[in-house]
Amino acid sequence: GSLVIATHNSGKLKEISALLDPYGMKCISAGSLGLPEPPETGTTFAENALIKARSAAEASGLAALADDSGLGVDALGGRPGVYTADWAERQWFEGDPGRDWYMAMGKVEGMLQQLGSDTDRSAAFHCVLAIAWPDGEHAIYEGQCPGSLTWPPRGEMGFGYDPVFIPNGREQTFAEIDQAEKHSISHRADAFAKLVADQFGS
Ligand code: ITT
Repeated sequence: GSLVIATHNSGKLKEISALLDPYGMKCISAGSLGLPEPPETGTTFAENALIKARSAAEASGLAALADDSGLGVDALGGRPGVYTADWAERQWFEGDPGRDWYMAMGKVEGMLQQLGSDTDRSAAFHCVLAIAWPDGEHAIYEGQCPGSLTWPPRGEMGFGYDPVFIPNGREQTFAEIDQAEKHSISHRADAFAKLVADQFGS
């Protein structure tokens, strides 16, 4: 069958398409259908994922898959969490020559540095996948990837906060490791494994 991928984030679209590739689904991006971006008014990843999936299913008349994800930093009480994308827009290191990198993750790092150099840097990426069908049915799958934050950013692959996140048990950031390997251990891979077991019966 075909599945609308209800994201306007090209990094996510690329990962979700790669993860779905073995299952013979035809992926249609929300962007290519010109679907609107609904306001993410939920207070949890699951609420926001469902808002996005339902909106795309209603507008397209097709099954739709949405991803709501973010970073929870232990020393910040789990923030930025559902506000991870909002925090990424802050320009904490304005005026720094490396600001293209720093713009994406400077606020989290700035807050950690204010807490002092011995602050616990553990964090986890979270991903909630929601599938909605035009008849109103839906399913939700949650995934996590524990790790820690590093500074300065390292690596060119992936997207978003990947250059500052080291998954547990590795030394490289998500932006330095082979992307096939990221797809075997990431928060998105964890949620996806549950989706596949439930939807594709393997
Ligand atoms: P859509 O809502 O259109 O899907 P978005 O970018 O607004 O796109 P979210 O609201 O779910 O998506 O925000 C997710 C944030 O978490 C965003 O800042 C991402 O950069 C970051 N993020 C999520 N998964 C990530 C990953 O695998 N690697 C790095 N950063 C990630």
